[in-house]
Amino acid sequence: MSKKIQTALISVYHKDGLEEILRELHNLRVKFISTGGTQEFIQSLGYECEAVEDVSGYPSILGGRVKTLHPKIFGGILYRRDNESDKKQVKSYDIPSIDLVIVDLYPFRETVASGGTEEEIIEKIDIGGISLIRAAAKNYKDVIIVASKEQYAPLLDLLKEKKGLSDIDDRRRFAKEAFMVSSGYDSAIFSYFDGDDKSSLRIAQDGGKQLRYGENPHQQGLFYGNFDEVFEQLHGKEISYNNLLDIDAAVSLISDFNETALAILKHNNACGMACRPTVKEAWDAALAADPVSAFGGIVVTNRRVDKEAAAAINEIFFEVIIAPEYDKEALDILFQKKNRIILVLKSSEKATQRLQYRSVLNGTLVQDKDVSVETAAGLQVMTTKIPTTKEIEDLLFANILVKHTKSNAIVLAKDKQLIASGTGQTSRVDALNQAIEKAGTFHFDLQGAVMASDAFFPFPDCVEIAAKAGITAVIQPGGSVRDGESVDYCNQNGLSMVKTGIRHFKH
Ligand code: 93A
Repeated sequence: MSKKIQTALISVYHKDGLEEILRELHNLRVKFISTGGTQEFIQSLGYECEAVEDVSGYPSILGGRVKTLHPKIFGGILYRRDNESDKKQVKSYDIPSIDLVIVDLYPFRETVASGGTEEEIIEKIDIGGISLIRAAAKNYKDVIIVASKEQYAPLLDLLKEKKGLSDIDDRRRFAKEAFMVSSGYDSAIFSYFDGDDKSSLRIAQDGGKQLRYGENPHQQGLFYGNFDEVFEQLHGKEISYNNLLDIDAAVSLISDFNETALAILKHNNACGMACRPTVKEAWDAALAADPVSAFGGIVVTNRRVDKEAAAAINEIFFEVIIAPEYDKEALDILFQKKNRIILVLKSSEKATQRLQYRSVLNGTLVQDKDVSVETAAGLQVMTTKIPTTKEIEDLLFANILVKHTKSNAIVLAKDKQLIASGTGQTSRVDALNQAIEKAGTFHFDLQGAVMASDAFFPFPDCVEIAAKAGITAVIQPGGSVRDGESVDYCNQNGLSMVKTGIRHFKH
């Protein structure tokens, strides 16, 4: 319902910026009620303004600590205009109707920031102002609340456009902003009291699960989410912050494979992965890529773990194993180590969110999850040489892996086995060199292997290095202005190259 502003209660710490609002309100014949300093300011501009003291019949006391905290003020804000009993009470106690409240709170944050004394800071905890904000926002059905200077411009727009009228959506919008102001204000007070105590995590715990610690033992950590909805933990110690990061990376990776696959991850990157007819064979091939990194890693597969696979996996120390199912005999083997975390992945759909969040500076970044999985049909051959069917299978395998590897990333693969990857490098050339060196360390022959890159090649240097190492086929997003140079090099040296059109940065 449209409502007209008739009386405004104004109590602002900083008086600047109010002039235009007062002029508009005055032109709309709105009556002003104000606290001491604000009243003086309004009167100095030549407008009439009633003192809060005159409305309440009570002076400001305790050095200003109690100014507006009075039933005649709060009653005037909070009474329900459509409630007969409220209306009767308001009338019998001679409570004025207040339909616009403008507040600019005591500058608590600024006083802390400027190094005020404890006493000065405590005095800047606004009580009456914050109560006015909460009361007016609660009664948004009848009252407009302007809780900070940021809301002056929207109020002015409203006054000019609607001539003092407002509808319920307008008022609810102002109320929402008001609760943002009040919650931020209280958070600042909490942080000040919290100091170095860092009990903020304890407070945040409602709904969050306290982890033993964060990424490192001197950091606290919490998990917000429903782990049990996704996994059943059959065995092992409590899940840690870093376990959760690895489990997330592992489930994201394995979910992109349909055929029997197994991956070993360390620090969120795959250090071993293969697709094979059985889990045991996939384990053997995955482990071969880097048995050194596999130590203490996490294992994930998309098929039932049988006794044979469990016996092989049991040979190595690892933290977590994730699978959709386990044979009884497999569990008997895997249960041998007390701390080993054994998880049943109940639902990969529930394991991921469509949106991804990351704290950055004083805010949060949000993006859609990268769910793109390229297929043979979507590949575009860039070279005169066309990759063989087997190479295409390896290229798609490597392309999924590179998507799940920290940028800049290069993945080398052959026979649906990860041979080596270069992860999280500041240059693509470094990533490739790292992968080639690693392949050598674990005695792989790169002849006939394929290369996947998470982003395009800015120069032809990567294909040159790859060709010299024996790579015969390359997959990349394409789109570099110098794509032609890489393609020319491939054509001259008998390599095939396909582009996907999809970049897979992962930072
Ligand atoms: O000390 S208070 O918490 N007690 C109150 O009852 C009260 N009512 C409004 N501070 C109170 N205010 C605050 O006074 C307002 O939030 C505003 O910041 C300030 C305006 O005072 P003046 O109009 O006297 O400059």
